[in-house]
Amino acid sequence: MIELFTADTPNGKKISIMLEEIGYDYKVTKIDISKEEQFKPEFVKISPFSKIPVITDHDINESIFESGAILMYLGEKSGKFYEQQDRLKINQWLMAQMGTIGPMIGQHHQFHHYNPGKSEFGEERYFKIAKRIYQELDNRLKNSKFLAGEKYTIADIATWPWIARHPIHDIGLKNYKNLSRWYLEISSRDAVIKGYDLLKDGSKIPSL
Ligand SMILES: N[C@@H](CCC(=O)N[C@@H](CS)C(=O)NCC(=O)O)C(=O)O
Repeated sequence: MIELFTADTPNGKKISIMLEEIGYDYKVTKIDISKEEQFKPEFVKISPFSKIPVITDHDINESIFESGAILMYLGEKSGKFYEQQDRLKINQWLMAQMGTIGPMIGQHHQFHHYNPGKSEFGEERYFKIAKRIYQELDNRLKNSKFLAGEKYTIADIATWPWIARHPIHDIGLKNYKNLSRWYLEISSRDAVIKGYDLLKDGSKIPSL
């Protein structure tokens, strides 16, 4: 059994979606980051940077932190969405999500949505970067069905929850035809619908 320590954020949703996709038995343990539960010593033991998500695989008594590493682990363990022959491509798009897409769009959330008016520089900088990311993803998806090629992989699972926050981005997802096509296709998957509602509070995927 897998225990998922998480909160209802894009990084958290990556893992609940993956666990639903591979059909594993799992239990969600909520970490309330607004109440600073991530700093509790028992959690820091399994998450050295005090961040969600983390999983404990109770079958092997091992914990894994960092969402990209967790997706790779679950992809290898299940033999799904991370095929050996596609890994060169999958790893690049997964690392682009981990190093650029998530951190940059995360800053856009902070400046544009959660703290408007505090820094004109921050708001402009990350708005521009987030828009570039939409465009770059749209370019990629013009020639490729999914991010790493013709198959749905952990690179898509890592990236989709960030685009699912498009209502707060104010960029206009529907103006990006290929990105919208990809977004809607993934949004209609049963596992994505279930994994999106990871706290089982009725959360629904935003439409275009
Ligand atoms: N690179 C990490 C980022 C995880 C991350 O930023 N988690 C946030 C929530 S989305 C968090 O736990 N924040 C609490 C904190 O930093 O105190 C991953 O992908 O797992």
